[in-house]
Amino acid sequence: MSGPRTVSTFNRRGFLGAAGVGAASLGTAGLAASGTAFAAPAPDPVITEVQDWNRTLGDGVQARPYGKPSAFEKDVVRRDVEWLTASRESSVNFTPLHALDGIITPSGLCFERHHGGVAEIDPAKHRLMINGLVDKPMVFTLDDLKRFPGRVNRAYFLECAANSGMEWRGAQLNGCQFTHGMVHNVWYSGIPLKTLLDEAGLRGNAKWLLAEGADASGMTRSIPLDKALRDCLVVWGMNGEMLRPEQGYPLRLVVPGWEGNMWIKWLRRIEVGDQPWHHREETSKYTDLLADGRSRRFTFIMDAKSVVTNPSPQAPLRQKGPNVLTGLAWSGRGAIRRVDVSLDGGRNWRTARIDGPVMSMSLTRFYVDFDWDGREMMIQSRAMDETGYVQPTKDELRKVRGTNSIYHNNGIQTWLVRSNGETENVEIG
Ligand SMILES: Nc1nc2c(c(=O)[nH]1)N[C@H]1C(S)=C(S)[C@@H](COP(=O)(O)O)O[C@H]1N2
Ligand SMILES: [Mo]
Repeated sequence: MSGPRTVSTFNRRGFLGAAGVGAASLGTAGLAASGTAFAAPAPDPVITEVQDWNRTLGDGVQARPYGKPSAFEKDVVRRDVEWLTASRESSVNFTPLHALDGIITPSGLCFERHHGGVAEIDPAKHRLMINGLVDKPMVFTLDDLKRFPGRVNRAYFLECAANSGMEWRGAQLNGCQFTHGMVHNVWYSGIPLKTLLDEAGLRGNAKWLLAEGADASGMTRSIPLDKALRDCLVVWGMNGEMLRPEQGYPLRLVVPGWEGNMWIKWLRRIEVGDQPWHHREETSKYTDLLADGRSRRFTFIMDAKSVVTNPSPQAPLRQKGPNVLTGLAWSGRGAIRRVDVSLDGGRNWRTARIDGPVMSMSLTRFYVDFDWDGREMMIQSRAMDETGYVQPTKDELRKVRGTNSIYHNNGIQTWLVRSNGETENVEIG
C-alpha cells in the first residue's frame, strides 16, 4: 500500500461541517441493524477451472531449507521513512502491524532500531563481562550462560520510547505501521540477570547497572538495580531460535515494560555502580523536554497504549456488512485489563473482546465484530491496565507534557474511515 504521507489535522467542528453530518447522528456511526449476510458467490472461474498448481508437481522438500513466507506476501515487510533519519545505520524501520494477527511478532518483521548498524558477531568470539561493585568480576562465553540453571521463556513487548513520536503536533504518518510500528512482541529464552549478579556477588553499595553493547555505537544505559533483580533477563533465544542479528545476536538484555532503548543488544558488559552514569541516551536523548524548558528525567516505564490495526490506512475496509475490527494493547505496568473501542470519535464506547493469552507486559489482542453500513466512522481504542491506568487522549497528554516531546506519546489514535472504506490518520480536537 501507499507509503507515509502528511494529512491535515482535523478540527472536530470543521470536520463534521465539511462532512455534512450532524453530531447527534454519529451516536451509532457505522452500526447497521444486524442480519446482513455474506453475499452468495457469483459463478466463479476459480472454482470451475483447473489451476496450474493442480496440474504440476510442486517443489520437493529442501527447496527451502529455511522456510519463507509465500511470494504473495511480499508486501508484508518492515518499512522505513526515508526523511526521518540521515543514514540507515542510525535509523529505524517499522513493524507491519496492519498485516499481522495474534500477539507474537514474526522474527523477520520485528522493527529494527540501531545507532551504529547491525553488528555481525561470531558467537564464539562474544563475551559478557560483569565488573564494578562485585566480589568477583566475571567473563562468560555463550556456552557458559547456557549451562546456568533456571532458564526461562517469557513473551514481552519492546516499544521504542519514540514510537508515535512524530504525532505529537498532529496527525503525520498515514499507517499504523508508521505511527505505532516501533513495537514488537516475541518469546525470549535466557536466564534472569539476577542469576549472573548473584554469581558475581553484589557489593553492599551496589545500586545501578550500566549495560553496554558490542556494536559500533557502543550503546550504554543505566538501569536501577531493583529492576535488574526483579525481572530483567539476559537472552539468546527469540521465538524458539537464536536471536536475529538485527535484534542483538547473540545476546541481548530484556527490560520488561521499560523503554526499548534500555534493552541493550549485542550485550557485552554489565558494570555495577552506586549511581546512574548519565550517558548520552539518558540525557540528551530519551528525556522529555517540557513546555517550561525543564526535562523529565528517567522516564523508563512505557505507559498503557493501544491501536486499532484493522481497519487502518494501509488496511482499509473493503466490504459493507460483517467486518472484524482488531488491534493491540499493551502496558509497561502489567497486564491489560480492558480495551474500549469507539466508532464515533470517542462519544460512545464499547468493550472489545480480548482473545489469546493476556500476559503481563506483553501485547494483547482485541476484537470488535461489527456490521458496517457504509457510514463514515472515527475509530479509536482506549486501553486500561491492571493498575487502573487509562490511556489518555493526545490533548490530555499535551496539557501536561507540551509539544516539545518526541518520546512517550501513548495518546489515543483516531482513524477516519470514509464511506468508500478508505482510512486516514486524523485528529479530533
Ligand atoms: N547495542 C545497542 N542496543 C540497542 C540499540 C542500539 O543501537 N545498540 N538501540 C536501542 C533502541 S533505541 C531500541 S528502541 C531497541 C530496538 O530493538 P529492536 O531493534 O529489537 O527493535 O534496541 C535498543 N538497544
Ligand atoms: Mo528506541
